[in-house]
Amino acid sequence: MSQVERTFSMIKPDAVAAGQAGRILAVLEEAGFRIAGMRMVRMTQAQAEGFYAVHRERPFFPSLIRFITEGPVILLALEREDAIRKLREVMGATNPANAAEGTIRKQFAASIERNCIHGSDAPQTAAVELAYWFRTVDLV
Ligand code: 3AN
Repeated sequence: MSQVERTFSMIKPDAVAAGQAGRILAVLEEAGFRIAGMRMVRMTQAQAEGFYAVHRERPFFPSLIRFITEGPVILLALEREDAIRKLREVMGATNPANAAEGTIRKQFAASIERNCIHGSDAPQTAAVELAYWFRTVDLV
């Protein structure tokens, strides 16, 4: 039996602007995730560059920062058994063209950059990303 764990997720500006946030949250809840924290922010340039620091040297970095700061995002702390792996499964592949039927990205994402949702990819990343956006005392 897997352990209950927390992961970080974010509904990206494309999906928020398109009015898809509620439907994405519904998919997550139906997949068994409990919302332990939720906050809406419009990222500053500095916040975005800090959050995506691992991608700093990638050719798509400037474009990624422009995209993620173009409008508000919804930050999520999500909880369930095996949350990190399960969220990645429900999200689908980074490139929606490769995402499996029924996944969030298959349903809502337009491209590899404008791909509607983020999810931490490993326990260490989840811990860092949750701490970047949430104070532990604010998670319920
Ligand atoms: P994932 O979001 O599936 O974990 P990462 O961590 O490899 O994917 O990439 C982080 C974000 O950077 C993606 N969500 C996407 O918005 C953007 N990205 C990744 N690869 C590319 C690419 N080849 N071209 C443009 N944007 C990309």
